[in-house]
Amino acid sequence: MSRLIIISNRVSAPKDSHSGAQGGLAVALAAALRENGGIWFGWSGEVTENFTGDINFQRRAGVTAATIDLEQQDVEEYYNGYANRTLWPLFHYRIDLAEYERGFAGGYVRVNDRFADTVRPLIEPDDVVWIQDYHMFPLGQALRDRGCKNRIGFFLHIPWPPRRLLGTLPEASDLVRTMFAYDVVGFHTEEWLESFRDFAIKDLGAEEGEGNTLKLGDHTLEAIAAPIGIDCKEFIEGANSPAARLAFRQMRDSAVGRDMIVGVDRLDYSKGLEERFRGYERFLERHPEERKEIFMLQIAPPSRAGVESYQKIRTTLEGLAGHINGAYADVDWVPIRYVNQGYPRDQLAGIYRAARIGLVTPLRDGMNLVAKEYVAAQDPENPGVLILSHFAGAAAQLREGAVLINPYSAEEMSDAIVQALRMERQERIDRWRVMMDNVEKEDVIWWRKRFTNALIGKALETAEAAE
Ligand code: ADQ
Repeated sequence: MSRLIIISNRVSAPKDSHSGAQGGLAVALAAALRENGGIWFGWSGEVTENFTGDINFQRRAGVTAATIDLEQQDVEEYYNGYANRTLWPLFHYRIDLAEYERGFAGGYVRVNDRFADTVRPLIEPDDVVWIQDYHMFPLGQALRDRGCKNRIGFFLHIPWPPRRLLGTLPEASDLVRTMFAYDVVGFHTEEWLESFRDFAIKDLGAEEGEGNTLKLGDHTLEAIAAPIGIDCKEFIEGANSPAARLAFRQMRDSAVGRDMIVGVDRLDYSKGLEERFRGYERFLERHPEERKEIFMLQIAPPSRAGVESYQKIRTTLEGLAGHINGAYADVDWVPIRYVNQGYPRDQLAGIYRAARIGLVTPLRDGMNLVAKEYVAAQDPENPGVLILSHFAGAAAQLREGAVLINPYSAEEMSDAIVQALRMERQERIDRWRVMMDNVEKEDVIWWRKRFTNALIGKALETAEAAE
């Protein structure tokens, strides 16, 4: 295959191939770059007084990272603004939180033009370009405007909103029109793909072509559903590492015989943490006999502290955790342990394994990798139960094995906790097995190949047969 140029807002090229702290996505993309050669381009995360377009090249673990600095105004309008205060809430169906400001929209286009100007000279005629996520919808078009004729693909890591919701965005039609600059556009689920198709056809007049193609004017794109997975093999290795075993023992010891319910999420309103706490509270209220038999560990490192809605959710959750603990705790038991920090992945794996229940209850989530990590970390002989929201992308793949709930319903959450606590070992094993089969088969390498094979116009089977 030709060289790969990956472009994403932040570049997370690994420090070394087995660092415990990096996510599966970084590992998968870095592996693709190592196989094919190429560059990972994006924002450095640094702010400079005046934009220069100077590129900082770094070679790490066989991957070339190329980054640029942005101006403060860029960060405010493009990153904190349009990406995180407009698109993120809207694409997670929260138009009540979405802010539609022309300044944000202008900054977003300006920064995408800056990315295009800087990365364009790095792209050679045979390269394949793969752009990641909602920070960069218009980048493909910006590259086409600069004469780039390469194959360009785009993958969206978050949900795609239903047509009527997307229609509230003043720039909706322009945004979707620019996506026709791509050869391939990927979503996690058929549901998001359908919503995209619906808007393109009904609002822009696009026509359906053969296969998964859509045609608008002279442009044809292929739209595919490609659910992302975790690096399952690596995660299982991590789950069996000394750090994971130690974390497992420490959790078990500190649980003193009680069952643990675990939640691990970035602190974000899309993750349904408030509703989760309320569902757990309902369980405590309805089932006094179970109270001291269990506790919940919620790990939630803060994110996007520069955005007001994220400061609010932090305050709300602190209040709620305090309220529940105040109402139910005893001298020898607290119902919620609420922790605001990140942990190395190996340690997380040990924590997942020690948990009898994994609670993954987003109100809306593109995929949710924590659900898959929880499954992969379990003891096959005595696995825990995954309680999963209908509204996580992962529900499309894990629905047979998980206990599915509507996260808005405190009663469903409470009933699901009871069901999970009372579930016999054999049922837990059976449910886990079907989920694990999927997590193993459709892992992050499968995802990456599915997308890149569509992008370079080759069937997945061909690539697999060649291995
Ligand atoms: P995220 O919103 O970040 O990703 P998710 O898919 O759940 O959500 O991934 C979170 C990752 O962060 C997991 O790998 C998890 O282990 C890690 N993590 C969370 N809390 C942690 C902690 N305290 N310490 C260490 N690690 C922690 C976006 C979209 C998702 C989509 C992914 C991938 O919002 O819907 O699944 O991209 O496409």
